[in-house]
Amino acid sequence: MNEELQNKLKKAAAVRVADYVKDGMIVGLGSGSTVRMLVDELGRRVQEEGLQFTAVATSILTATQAKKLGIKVVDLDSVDSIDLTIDGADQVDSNFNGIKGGGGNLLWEKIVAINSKKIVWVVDESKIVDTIGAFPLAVDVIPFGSQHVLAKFNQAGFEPVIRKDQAGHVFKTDSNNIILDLHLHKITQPVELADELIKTVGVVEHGLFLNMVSEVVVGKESGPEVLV
Ligand code: ABF
Repeated sequence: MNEELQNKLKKAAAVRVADYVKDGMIVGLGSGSTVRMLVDELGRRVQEEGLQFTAVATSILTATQAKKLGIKVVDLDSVDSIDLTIDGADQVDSNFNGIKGGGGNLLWEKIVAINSKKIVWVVDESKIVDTIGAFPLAVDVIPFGSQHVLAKFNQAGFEPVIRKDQAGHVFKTDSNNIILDLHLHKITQPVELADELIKTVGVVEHGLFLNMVSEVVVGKESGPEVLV
């Protein structure tokens, strides 16, 4: 799928999922380019239609964008729970198991997600797959001793690569951690893998989001479709 078409599908899905946000809600706003389009649409509704809601952001970038558009953004610790979180994903299978973390924000995304009553993902149709794993699986790791985590993952055959930014420097997350991208190709036992990763000392979180979402809004050429 070419980038222009993909962006068109993302935009249509983002505008559709923006309808889920109603007055008075506390809404978790994810990260990534699709969510950026969602936040633009929500900002438009705040400014033009007087929509009033409170946002909790999963990244500094999303918080900055939302605030600029006049959306009220608060800290996660200042709310008891989140009514709805809308986020993007890198790959999703038919059981709604997903890979997230391509943008590097998986830790905050997962913390916001587990404190949400409902989670909806918004993706274009190229992200829907039979088996997740072709997209590298991001693992958020504490910098201290991270070479040893890297060595363990190498031994396990996970083909880890330390993520770099565009300037070639080691990528740092909003929590100042690093990301190891695992090249697993196919993840046939996601639950077991998630368990192994989270038990590795030095790992803070991983990008496997298993069975957490209730709906996926998919941008398709025929128009956005809601999978439930
Ligand atoms: C976040 O942004 C992620 O967890 C995922 O990695 C990414 C999806 O980005 P995009 O919408 O740009 O494809 O939601």
